[in-house]
Amino acid sequence: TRNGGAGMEKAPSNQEDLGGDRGMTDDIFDESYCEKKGPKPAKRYVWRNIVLMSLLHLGGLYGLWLIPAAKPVTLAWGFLCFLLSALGVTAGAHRLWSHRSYKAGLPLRIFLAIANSMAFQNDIYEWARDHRVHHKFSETDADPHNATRGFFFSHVGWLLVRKHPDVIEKGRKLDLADLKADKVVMFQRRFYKLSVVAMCFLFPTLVPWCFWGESLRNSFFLPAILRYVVVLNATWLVNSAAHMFGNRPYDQNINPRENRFVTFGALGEGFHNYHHTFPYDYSSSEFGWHYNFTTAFIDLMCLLGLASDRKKVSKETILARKIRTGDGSHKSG
Ligand code: ST9
Ligand code: ZN
Ligand code: ZN
Repeated sequence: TRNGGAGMEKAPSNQEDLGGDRGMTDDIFDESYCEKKGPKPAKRYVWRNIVLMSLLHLGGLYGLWLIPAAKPVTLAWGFLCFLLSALGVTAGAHRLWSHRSYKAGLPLRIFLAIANSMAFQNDIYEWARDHRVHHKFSETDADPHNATRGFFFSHVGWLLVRKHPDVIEKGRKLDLADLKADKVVMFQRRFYKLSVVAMCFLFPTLVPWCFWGESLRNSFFLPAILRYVVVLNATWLVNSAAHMFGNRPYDQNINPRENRFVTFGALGEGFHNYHHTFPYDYSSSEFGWHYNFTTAFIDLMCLLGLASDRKKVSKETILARKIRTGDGSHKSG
């Protein structure tokens, strides 16, 4: 089967247990879904998005061009903004809210929601809903960024056309009660536009301009625009490159792969064969802090008492799974 017979694993404690423990299981691949037969619905372009995305990327290129003219401290600030907004996606929208792979107290959730608005990748609720449907119906019509439709579609193309109706139909059946019950998530959703203007554009621009006299042009095009474009593309590479290039040590029957290059840019989110095999693992990898800034961040938060209940798959379960469904690449290191 496509999922490498995940059913066999249910008895010895793996998916069901951890899933139930998280209060949701809607990120586990659903083998029973079949794509509808017949011709696919025609692509409907969303020209507003096409124009805005193109302008944004032109702005990013202009930002690249401005780098030599910027103060070093502005570049350092841009990097810090990159880390913050990336954590809002990796530790926040992804590992906490989409997969419930650990628990976070109110202060950390507020921090992650603010950082998430800085990343401007749709609000947490919408992001987590689309992401659960991506795991549950991976590489089918009901997957928002179905990688079988090619590199460009899974990278950014999916944000430039109307969704396949199955994405919406299947998405409406997901259990999102945990998200609806989270006041931080609902608050961010309610004030999303305002929070994006403030956190993704104003805050990164105003700090260099006010505090060390950077030009307004450099302040806007580097820490705001270029940084935003880099975070977007680093994220999208998980959907495109990490669904196409790399080894499959855990499950060779699925598309997602281990991609070191993506892992590096995405703060530890490129161990994607592992992640689709064990989506509830808070580390999204079996190698701890190795190439995984997000895991180090979550561990630090636990140390400080701001987070708890990290879900981790045991070494034995991982090894058994590698032997049963992996491509054998783990043997060569
Ligand atoms: C962005 C998101 O970039 C990136 C996400 C990447 C995910 C990556 C995952 C990889 C793993 C994690 C790695 C992290 C690494 C991070 C590294 C960092 C360094 N279920 O949406 P509409 C409903 S965003 C249920 O308009 P259209 C919806 O509620 C970038 N329902 O669909 C609505 O219902 P109602 C910035 C759903 O018209 C109705 O359907 N943002 C679902 O087809 C219509 O919804 C943009 O560019 C669902 N799944 O339009 C904007 N989906 O009317 C992007 C929808 O009742 N979005 N519904 O409220 C859009 O403009 C539009 O969504 C669209 C589709 C044009 C794409
Ligand atoms: Zn994926
Ligand atoms: Zn995921």
